[in-house]
Amino acid sequence: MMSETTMTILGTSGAGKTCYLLSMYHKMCIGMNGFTITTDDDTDVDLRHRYDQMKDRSLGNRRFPAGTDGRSQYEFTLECGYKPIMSFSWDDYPGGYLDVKGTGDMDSYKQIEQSILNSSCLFICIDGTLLQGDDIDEKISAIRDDCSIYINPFFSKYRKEHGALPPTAFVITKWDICAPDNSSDDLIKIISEAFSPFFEAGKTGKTMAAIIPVSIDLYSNSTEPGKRMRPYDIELPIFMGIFFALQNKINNDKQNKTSLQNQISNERSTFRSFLFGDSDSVKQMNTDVRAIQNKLNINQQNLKKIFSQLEANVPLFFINGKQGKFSDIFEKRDAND
Ligand SMILES: Nc1nc2c(ncn2[C@@H]2O[C@H](COP(=O)(O)OP(=O)(O)OP(=O)(O)O)[C@@H](O)[C@H]2O)c(=O)[nH]1
Ligand SMILES: [Mg+2]
Repeated sequence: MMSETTMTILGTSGAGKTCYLLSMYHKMCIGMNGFTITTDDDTDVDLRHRYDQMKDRSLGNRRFPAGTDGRSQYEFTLECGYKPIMSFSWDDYPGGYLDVKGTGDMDSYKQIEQSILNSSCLFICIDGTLLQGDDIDEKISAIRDDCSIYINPFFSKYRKEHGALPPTAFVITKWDICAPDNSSDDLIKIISEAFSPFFEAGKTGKTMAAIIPVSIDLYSNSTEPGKRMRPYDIELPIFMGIFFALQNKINNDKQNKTSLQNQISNERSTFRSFLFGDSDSVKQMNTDVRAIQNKLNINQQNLKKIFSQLEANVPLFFINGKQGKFSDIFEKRDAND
């Protein structure tokens, strides 16, 4: 089955992409404010099994997944109140694929590029290990050397070929080990300097970026075997991705509705229609308009719920390089309805 949208996560080897996927799936299976995700049975068994291993503290460092050695694609459906909202696909691949000059693997690189092209939102995974300590300049250099250097050229090229960049979440992983060393202002300074193209006033269209610190386990130091893992904000990047995807879907549906309505009024303005009433095709189009309107109503409600999560929990959000709020784009949208 083709998913309705794609989420692409970019990050170098060891940044935490696979752990994020396992933790996010676990958390969203249990559910978060009425939102859950589902997948096919085989994937479910596989992801659960790998999560169970990861939570088994008695295994020491062996509990973590081995470095990813090839690309795998996962298909998920986000549901609210157990009703599907939207399907999305998720790629997990070795971070080394981003370093095309190092690996020389052009095919894998092209696949990632294609995946970005299909994405309504990007996640850039930043290794929290690089944010330890209190020397800000050192952190900026570390992130530039280990992360931006692979990601920024990729995006300059991307932007040249495809125009604007999709909305992007800078996902800071391993927040459990670097939270005390970084205030919100530090994070803004570090990320905006290391990834300046995302924070410049949009010369090439609108840029939207968020900084979202996450952790798979706030008790990562614990060796107590039965201690449950405690994830932190692991669901927020997914909510952001769905928010933008759902917005696109709603906009498409609105366009479809308007064009059907135009067709209906064109047909109705004919003499034939005046004499004999609505044709079968007009009746069908009217039914279709009602179906689209029902879908729109449901999706608007879902969008509103996701919006509230983001508005309350993602304060580090930037529109064309300036700090803003999700309500700056959401309420404007509503006003245009
Ligand atoms: N403390 C802490 N460590 C984490 C967290 N997430 C991941 N790690 C550590 O980071 C290591 C690498 O994580 P992975 O998810 O395998 O990294 P990856 O990005 O998938 O790496 P590749 O598959 O090589 O591209 C894990 O083995 C864990 O030790 C976290 O939230 N907190
Ligand atoms: Mg991996």
